[in-house]
Amino acid sequence: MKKKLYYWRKKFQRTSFHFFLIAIFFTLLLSGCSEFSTIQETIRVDNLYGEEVAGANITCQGINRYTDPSEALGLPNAGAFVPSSRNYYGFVSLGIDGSIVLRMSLPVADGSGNDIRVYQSVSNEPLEVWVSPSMTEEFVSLGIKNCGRRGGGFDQYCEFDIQDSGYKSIRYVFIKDKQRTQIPDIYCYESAGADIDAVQGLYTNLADTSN
Ligand SMILES: [Ca+2]
Ligand SMILES: [Ca+2]
Repeated sequence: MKKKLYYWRKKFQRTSFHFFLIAIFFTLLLSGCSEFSTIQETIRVDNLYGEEVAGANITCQGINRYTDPSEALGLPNAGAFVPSSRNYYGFVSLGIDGSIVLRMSLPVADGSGNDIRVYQSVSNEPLEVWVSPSMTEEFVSLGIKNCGRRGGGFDQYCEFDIQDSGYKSIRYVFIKDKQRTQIPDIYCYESAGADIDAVQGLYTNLADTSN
């Protein structure tokens, strides 16, 4: 009887030990999985900008002095050749009702709060931003904003939230000048329309391989 009790106790101890090992195994497995899911999560980045002009309709040609769409690519770099002069560099003026489409260097993911920052120089011209995962899918508006501040310098910007589009992640940003919403009878001048220096994505998702 005593021997039998000893046998069962030993068996129980062995079984408990096996359960213990199995529990450790699954704990490690689950922590590994959560590590993997962390990698898939949206992360904040500071090096995501427009890298290619996918389309442009720059208006006020002949009067507009800042018509090169590629000035909107890369990091913000706009300035004035002589301080307080009107001889600027580093941005494209869209012209009245003008527009531009940029392909971003990585997918821009919907993170916490705003996800897209548009650097708009000189004044606070209104603009509208649309986004899409590709050039063949629908572009959805994120709204119109007076971008920057009147009389401001070259480091000003406005921000938009991708969440408003319903997309989790986008690759293309379409920006249209909306200066007419501020001044209905606006005419062409040398930096007419919104002055786009750079477009930045604040979040990306490493698991998103869309292009
Ligand atoms: Ca967001
Ligand atoms: Ca620029």
